[in-house]
Amino acid sequence: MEQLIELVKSTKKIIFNEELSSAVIEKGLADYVTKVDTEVQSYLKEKLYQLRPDTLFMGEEGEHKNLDKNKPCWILDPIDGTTNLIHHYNTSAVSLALLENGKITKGIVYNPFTEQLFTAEYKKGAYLNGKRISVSTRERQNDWLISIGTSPYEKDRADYLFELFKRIYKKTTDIRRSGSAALDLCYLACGMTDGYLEQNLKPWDYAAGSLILEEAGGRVTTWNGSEIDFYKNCDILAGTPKTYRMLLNEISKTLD
Ligand code: LIP
Repeated sequence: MEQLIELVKSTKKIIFNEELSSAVIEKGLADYVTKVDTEVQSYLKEKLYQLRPDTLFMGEEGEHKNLDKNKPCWILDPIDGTTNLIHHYNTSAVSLALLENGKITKGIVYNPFTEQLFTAEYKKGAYLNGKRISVSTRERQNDWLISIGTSPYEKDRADYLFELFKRIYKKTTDIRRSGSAALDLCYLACGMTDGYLEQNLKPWDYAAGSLILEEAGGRVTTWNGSEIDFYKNCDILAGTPKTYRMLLNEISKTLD
């Protein structure tokens, strides 16, 4: 695990390269990729292969098709929060997970702008910069801070989503929108926030963060309460045991 952590942290020099981060291509509506994304992915893919040649690779930038589900697989988002990177918003992370036998066994989420390093190994706890973390224990609903994801690539979801977010907003302290699903799951894992929900996320957005959250005592499923499938897009619902139930209930009202 230490070797993996050092490898992920070594991407900082690529991420801080202004020339690479300003080379932007628009993949689709509000969906961008920079040379940082592609450079980080090819750098880590090569190093991970040297480390474990037998392990498959799933990455955001064009490497995620026809994977043998019987083999271990790395799941990488080279830059989660690409729009934030382009806007110098300093809320972006490298998110790396190891999927083995249908379970995430290792997760690393690293924000080089804040030097926040979230890590977890299956059944060994979750950590922020080496210090054990756990989800919040806030009991009162109007003390809760809920992170939302606005699915910016699909503006046609806006009316439905903002109606749901408005209901959650009225019941709680406030909502937050970071622009990085991986960091949203980690902020929930360390008790900064109390819940998170977003539709149609990619496996690399949530793979590492889902393990870090579960190892911190949180719960994460799809919006209808099903297990996450790490080979396809999912609507992600995450919370403490208490907030998870409230959020699932609010979502179920919209599905009636
Ligand atoms: C982003 C997610 C974010 C979501 C964006 C995008 P990317 O990942 O972290 O939560 O709202 O649509 O998917 O594309 O920056 O790696």
